[in-house]
Amino acid sequence: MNITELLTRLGVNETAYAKGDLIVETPIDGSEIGQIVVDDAAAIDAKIASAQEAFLKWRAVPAPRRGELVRLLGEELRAHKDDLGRLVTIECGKILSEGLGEVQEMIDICDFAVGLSRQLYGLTIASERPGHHMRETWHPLGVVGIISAFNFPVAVWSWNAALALVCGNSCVWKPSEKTPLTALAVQALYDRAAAKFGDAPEGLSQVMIGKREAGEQLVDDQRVALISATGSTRMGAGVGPRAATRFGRSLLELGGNNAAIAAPSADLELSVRAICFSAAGTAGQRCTSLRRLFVHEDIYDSLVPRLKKAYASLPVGDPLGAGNLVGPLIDHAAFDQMQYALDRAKAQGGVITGGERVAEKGYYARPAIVELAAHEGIVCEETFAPILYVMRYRDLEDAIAMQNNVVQGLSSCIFTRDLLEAERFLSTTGSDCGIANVNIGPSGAEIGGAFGGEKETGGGRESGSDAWKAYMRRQTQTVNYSSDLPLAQGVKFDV
Ligand code: UN1
Repeated sequence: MNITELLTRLGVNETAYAKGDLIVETPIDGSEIGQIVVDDAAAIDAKIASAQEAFLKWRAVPAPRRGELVRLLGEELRAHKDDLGRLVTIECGKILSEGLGEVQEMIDICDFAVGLSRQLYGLTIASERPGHHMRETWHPLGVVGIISAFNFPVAVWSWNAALALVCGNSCVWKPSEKTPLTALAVQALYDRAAAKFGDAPEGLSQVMIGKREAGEQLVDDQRVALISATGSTRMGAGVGPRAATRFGRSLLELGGNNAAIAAPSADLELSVRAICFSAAGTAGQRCTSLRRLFVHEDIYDSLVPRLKKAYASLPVGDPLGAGNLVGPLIDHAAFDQMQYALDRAKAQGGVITGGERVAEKGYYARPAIVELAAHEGIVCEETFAPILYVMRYRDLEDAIAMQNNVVQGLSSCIFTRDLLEAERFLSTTGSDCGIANVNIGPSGAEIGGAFGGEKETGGGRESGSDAWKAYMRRQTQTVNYSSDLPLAQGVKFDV
């Protein structure tokens, strides 16, 4: 893995990562891969100021023309998918197929946003007054601050930026301090797209490198109209109220404690495959990762042994290595958290299979299955690691109640071939999550749907459907095309 060659092909100048203060290590073996130049407070201030200037120009560019910039960005991503996907793998440790999938997700959202650039539709509304027209229009919002996490180091930026740009906004991106190289690479690709576009305002989309204080500066800045933050609930609990004190908007996509219900009629083979991908894939480091599994007592003894067998054969190792399905955890702290959770589960009477470290270098862990009698304690907390808590249930009502009985509300699913059960799960009194699936695991959502969840997950929606509305301001317009002045609600005010 020659990082310099890779970064040079992606267009990143060596000065950005040769002698800076932020040290980046690959989770693959813990070796150093960059010393990134960090932005100080003055540099961040200047970036926000130029983003604000850029916004004032960009908002006046017709939306379909704005879409052209995003189309060109999609082209750059297509051309550099292999290199960027590989860099994602090197920097955050997900297996190459998932690294490439992440770049595909970026390409997909660019395509979506290009189409959207001709569909920023508003409504016409019937006025109660004669000779009046009412309508609703959507206008650009301003500077959008994007805070992203290490586990989807580039896709999350693109969900936000592709929409924000076609909606007429500018963007300032604060990537995770664990994954700044992929952010620099994406910025270089954006710069190429902007050069091809020709007249995109300077500073329209920028990246800022820094730690927590850098993020706080972005959140506190009055010029940033919307903060879109993806990451832990702890981070979101800081960002949301902070932005609110200055009446800034926030869009939060935070933690999940996602569950699956395996019902008596479940297709066992399909369920095992889906559970393995969702719980062990990405080393359990997706916000949509499966963490809790409720198995009906009638199939417990056929499903759980199969699952354990599949787990035992999961290839754990170098994420660039062909055939490996589980890469490393991001760092030492993540491994410690995993061990802490397993200790607590054990103290609760959990029976653990797996969970041990499997390599000398890097924090590779065998995905763990923990069988428990009760839904309580550590099971109700999100641990960002490949731990699957497995519990029995008898009544679907109980399983749904347990599933919903956590503070997070991101994703959920049921494995069943019983239509009534499936519909019950999807009904108003079923899953309380932002995402609910049937016969698929809770992770791996497509970009076409709105992505996000309820309760401590933060309530925000990113990506598809009408998530674009969060990046615009709505205006209700009333036009009087008569020579009379009838007042609403029949009010008389004759002067
Ligand atoms: C995240 O983990 O922050 O649905 C996002 C999925 C991906 C996105 C995950 N499309 O698993």
